[in-house]
Amino acid sequence: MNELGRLEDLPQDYRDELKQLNLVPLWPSLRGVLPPHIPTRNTRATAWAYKDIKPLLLKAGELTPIEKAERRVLVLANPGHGLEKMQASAAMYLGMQLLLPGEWAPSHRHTPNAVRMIVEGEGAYTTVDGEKCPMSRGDLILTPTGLWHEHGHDGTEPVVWLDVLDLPLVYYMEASYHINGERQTVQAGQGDRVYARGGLLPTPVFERSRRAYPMLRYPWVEARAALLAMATDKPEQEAVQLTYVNPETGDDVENILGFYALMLRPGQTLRLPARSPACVFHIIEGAAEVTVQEQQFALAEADTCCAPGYTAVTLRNVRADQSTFIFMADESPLHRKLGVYEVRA
Ligand code: 1HN
Repeated sequence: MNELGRLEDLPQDYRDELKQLNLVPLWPSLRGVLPPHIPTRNTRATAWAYKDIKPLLLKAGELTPIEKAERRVLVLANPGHGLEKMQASAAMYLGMQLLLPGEWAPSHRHTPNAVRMIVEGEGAYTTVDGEKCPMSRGDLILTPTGLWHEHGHDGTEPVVWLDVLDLPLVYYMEASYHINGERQTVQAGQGDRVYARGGLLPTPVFERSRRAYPMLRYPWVEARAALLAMATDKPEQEAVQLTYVNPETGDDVENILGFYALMLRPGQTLRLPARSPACVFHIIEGAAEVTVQEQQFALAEADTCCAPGYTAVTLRNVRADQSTFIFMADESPLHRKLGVYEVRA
């Protein structure tokens, strides 16, 4: 490849004059912003063990009252981006949030989209756009852009969930802000009942709800049952994977990040091809060995890891006699919309 001129090759007075006028020569930086064949990725394969996070989260519960935190979260930050950036990848933010019995996280709405994957505990709920969504382990609850949301807890044990947001991207776009609100009035009705079965939509289907996000809560009992049914029905199919979709349109549930539930059969090894989006894996049930290039992570229940884009990932169910269930998040909807989505053989 042709060697391009360096900044140092230019006379100092010329460089000074450019700088003075807010001008920059492209050629010394061209290979940096446009590297050959594969992008430069700051995202590093990183794993976070729940056994490490939980005691520190409970300690945060003692150290910082909810009124002083609004959201009591420990962020799963990728060291490749710098911890202070609070990024798991270019577009993904991950955080573990604790809500203690009786606590209240007040209503707000914001431009970044969020989802919550419930990790542990019963009795908490989140109210999104007037719908009260009970939280149980493995449930996926959406709080899409602009919708009011607040969290409460009527139970007796700490509740922990994993927040996944597209905050890094929305912040980078200089489009991230929030508005605080009043406590919401809960409306009757529940999307996960209205859209309770695949292939059946409320009639008349032509007059769709006109809500951009008709279903806000995706119960784990349903996703788990769907994975098991699919594994039985399609024994020859390698990847037992479901995408969380909008039940009225079939599109990804949110605009920027994609969310999936995956089942590894007993002892199964699943090779995922290198794809352009970065990816997050979180164990809902079971245990898996995740290999990302030369790195290998042994993930137990409630553990989380991330992999950079353009990188093949191998998932192995370490249990020989039971299935392992994994929640995945990635940047596919974003990459597809922007036309940069790629799968590499
Ligand atoms: C947020 O609103 C929540 O509502 C959680 O629980 C994590 C991280 C960054 C920005 C907003 C929540 C968040 C967040």
